[in-house]
Amino acid sequence: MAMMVFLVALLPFLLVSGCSQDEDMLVDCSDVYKSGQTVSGIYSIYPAGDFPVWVYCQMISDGKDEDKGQWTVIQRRMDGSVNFYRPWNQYKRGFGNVEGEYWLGLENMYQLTRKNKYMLRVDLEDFEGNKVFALYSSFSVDCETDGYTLHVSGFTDGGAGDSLSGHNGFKFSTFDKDQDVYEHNCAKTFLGAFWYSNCHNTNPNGVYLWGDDPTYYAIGNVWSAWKNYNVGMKSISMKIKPVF
Ligand SMILES: [Ca+2]
Repeated sequence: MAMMVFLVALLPFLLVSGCSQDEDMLVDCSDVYKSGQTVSGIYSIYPAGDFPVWVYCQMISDGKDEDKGQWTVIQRRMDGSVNFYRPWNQYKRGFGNVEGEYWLGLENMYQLTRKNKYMLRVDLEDFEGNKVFALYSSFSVDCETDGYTLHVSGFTDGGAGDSLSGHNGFKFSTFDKDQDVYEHNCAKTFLGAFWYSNCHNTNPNGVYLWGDDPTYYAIGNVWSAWKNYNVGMKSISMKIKPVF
């Protein structure tokens, strides 16, 4: 009986799984915006065209640049409420709370960026209330068999400086999957998970430090081009949208 219930529950998904993508499918927040939802908040999108994924859509520009909002937030830290020291499977799938801190998941990032060209914006705020950003005209993530390699280029400075271009071309690493080029394990050494090289210029998924702490070097959610390796951000968020 339990098996029957399971099969019946699964049937609708089995029936639609072979279909081609609907023209009206909401792949990301720019599609949600075009559908008439112009208020920032939580929406479901379809990165791979089949299953819905909850995400925070930042629809409105802060006025600092020419953009019109429509950002799909792929990573966000804001209050230290979510533990980001997590294994590969969770970074692959995504975790956290879309109302607050979360990681959208590497597979979703790959699915979003494999077909269309995306730009990336990183917004930073320190504990004094200063806000800056970094803009990248191109952002994509390879598939899992290629290590979810990061491709990021076309930096424009919004006051943050560039701490991400140095990670271009590197695979993603977690404490239980070392794909960095460091002789040890960057994720274990710096208590995060990222496209580490040898090891990092920024550690957005590191420990939430609550600001400046000289005791700890480079383990925090730091962005070294703006502050040094001892200063954790009050908030850091990474968001993408298609290049039109
Ligand atoms: Ca290593």
